[in-house]
Amino acid sequence: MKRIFSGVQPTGNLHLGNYLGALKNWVGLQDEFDCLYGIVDLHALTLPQEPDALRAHTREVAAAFLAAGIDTKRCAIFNQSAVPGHSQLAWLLACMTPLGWLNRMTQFKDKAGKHKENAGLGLYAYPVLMAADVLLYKATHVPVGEDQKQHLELVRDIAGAFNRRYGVEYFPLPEPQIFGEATRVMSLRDGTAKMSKSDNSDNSRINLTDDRDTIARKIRKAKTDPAPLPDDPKDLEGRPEAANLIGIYAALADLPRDAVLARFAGAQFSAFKEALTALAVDVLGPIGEEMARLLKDPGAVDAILRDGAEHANALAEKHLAEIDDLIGLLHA
Ligand code: AQP
Repeated sequence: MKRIFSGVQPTGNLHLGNYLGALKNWVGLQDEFDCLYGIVDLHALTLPQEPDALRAHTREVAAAFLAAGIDTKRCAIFNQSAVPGHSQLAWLLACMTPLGWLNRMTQFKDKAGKHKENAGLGLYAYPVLMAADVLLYKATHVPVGEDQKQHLELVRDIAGAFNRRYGVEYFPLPEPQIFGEATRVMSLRDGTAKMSKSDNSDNSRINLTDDRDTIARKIRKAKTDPAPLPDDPKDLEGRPEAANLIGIYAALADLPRDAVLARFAGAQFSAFKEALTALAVDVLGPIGEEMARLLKDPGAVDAILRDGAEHANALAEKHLAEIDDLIGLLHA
C-alpha cells in the first residue's frame, strides 16, 4: 500500500506558499495514497512558542487542512504530540544516527544563526524527529518541497541504517513525491527569499486568512521591476519578482507558466496585478471564509483531531510493538 505522511508546523501566519507548496498538492494525493497529515507541534517547539498561541495555531492549521479540501473520511489529520509514538521512535532512531549526518543539515545552520552554542538540542535533532514522523507509519512517499530534499535523504539513510543493523527490510525507504511544476512561492517584498511565516513583514506574504482588501493591497504593493512582462519564460531570468508573480498566477490558475506569459505578454504590472488579485481572491476567499467558520467552533475542530489521532495511534502502536521487538526491548 502506498502511504504518505506530511506535516505543517503550527507556527502561525499560514500563507499562500503553504497552500500552493503543500496543502493544495496534499488534496490531490488523497485518491492515490493512504494519507496521514500532521500538525507537527513538537517540531514547532524547536523555537520558543507561547502556550495559548500554540494551541490557537494548532487549531488554525487543522482548519486550513479542512478548508483546503482534505477529507477526514479518507485521511487522518491530527497533532503530532497526540501520538506519543513520534517521540518514542525519534529516541530509538537518534540512537542510531551518527552526528556527522546531522552536522551536514543546512537548515540547522540557517535557523541556529551565529550563536550555535545557544541553539536547542531539539533544533539540532529536528531531522531525526522528522524521520520518526515518516517511519512511524512506514510511509512509502513524502511530498517534499525543494527545501526539504536534504531531510528526506536523511530519513532514507536512517531507515537504511535501522534495516541493516537488525538485518531486516522493515522500513520502506520513502520516495519523494514530486509535483509537476514545483511551486516555491517567494516573498512579495524580495523575489529571492522564500515566503515565510516568520518574516517580520506581513506585506511579504498573503495569509490564508487575509480578506479581499488586504490581498489586493499586498499584491498592489508587491515589488516588481519597470519592464513589461515578456512572452518567453527565459526572459524571466534575472527578474525574480516578476518570475514569482507569474509562478503564483500559474499555480493558482493551474496553468503552465508559458501559458500565463502568452496571456500577459507585453502587459504592464499594474494590469497583471489586477488579474492576479482577482484570481487570488477567487481561490483564497472561500478558504479563508471556511477557516473562520470552522474556528468559531473549536470543540468541533478538536473532535476531528481526536479522531485522527485515534487512527494514527492505532497504526503507530502496532509498528512500535514490532520495532521494540526487533530491537529487543522487553515488554513483559
Ligand atoms: N514559500 C513557500 N513556497 C512553497 N512551499 C512552502 N512551504 C512553506 N513555505 C513555502 C511548505 O509548507 C509546508 C509547511 O511548512 P512548515 O510549516 O513545516 O514550515 P516551513 O517550511 O518552515 O514554512 P515557513 O512558512 O517558511 O515557516 P517558518 O517561517 O516558520 O520557517 C512544507 O511542505 C513547506 O515546504
